[in-house]
Amino acid sequence: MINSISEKLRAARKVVFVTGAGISQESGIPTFRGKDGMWRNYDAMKLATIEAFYDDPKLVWEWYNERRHNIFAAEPNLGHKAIAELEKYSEVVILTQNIDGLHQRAGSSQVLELHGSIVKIKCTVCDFKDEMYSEFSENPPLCTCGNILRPDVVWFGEGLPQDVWQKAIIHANNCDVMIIAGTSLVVSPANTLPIYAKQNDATLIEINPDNTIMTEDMDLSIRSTSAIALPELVSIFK
Ligand code: BV8
Ligand code: ZN
Repeated sequence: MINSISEKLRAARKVVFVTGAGISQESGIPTFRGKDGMWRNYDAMKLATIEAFYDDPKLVWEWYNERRHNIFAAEPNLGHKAIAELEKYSEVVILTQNIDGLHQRAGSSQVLELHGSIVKIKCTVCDFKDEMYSEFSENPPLCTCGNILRPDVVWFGEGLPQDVWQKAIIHANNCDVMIIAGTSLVVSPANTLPIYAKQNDATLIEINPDNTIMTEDMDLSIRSTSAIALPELVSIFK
């Protein structure tokens, strides 16, 4: 580790994480791209859209049902746990693109879910919202207003929840260190968060087995998996 970066980590009073599907990969949850990105020959990127849902609500519910089943059976990995442990040494805020809730289950207390949550459902028409921890019924359940319910997640082409997004930008603008773990930084607007942090002189650290489109902008890019690199990184704060 470059000494100057170790010093910046130790001196950090606020660390913000931007995480993506890669941080849950070692918990056995497939990522969106690469070989994992397909489900029954459907492209996850095409299924996570309102068009796919209205085209075939039952298929999209089945996809989310299968993901719920996997997610409820999964455990937070050493990467999630290392981030949770860091709260002993610094203020930690997690801006996650994931809907799996594993950061919270690992014990992290400040988690903003930019793209919603697998346990949340909402009505396609009225403002009914709820949380469901059991397996979904096979067919899309109906709201009391008679319209079908949908997963309360942000699909491609949909705006992020404004309150969540505004808070995410504030955190990105006010951190000493931003650690970007397990994300290809392909999806916007989440991929703009490191830019806000850099503009405010934060130290940027990336953890990813592969290069990303922002690797060149990082102060340090660690070519490793998050369950290996994050515990090592957190040990520097101790
Ligand atoms: C918006 C929730 C505007 C659902 C998700 C052209 C056409 C159409 C749209 C667009 C376009 N260009 C840009 C857009 C906008 C679009 C977008 O960015 N598209 C991309 C594909 C180009 N964005 C949107 O539509 C967003 N909304 O812009 O709205 C607007 C504004 C106002 C009003 C109306 C509209 C909404 C985006 C949110 C989509 N929903 N998820 C669900 O999960 O079912 S995004 C989905 O992708 C997941 O959340 C996932 O987390 C996320 C991002 O992907 P990553 O997390 O990065 O995962 P990925 O698989 O890509 O990468 C994994 C990485 O991990 C890799 O780098 C890999 O190397 C690494 N890795 C693997 N193993 C490990 C590892 N790293 C560490 N350790 C390991 N073990
Ligand atoms: Zn309704």
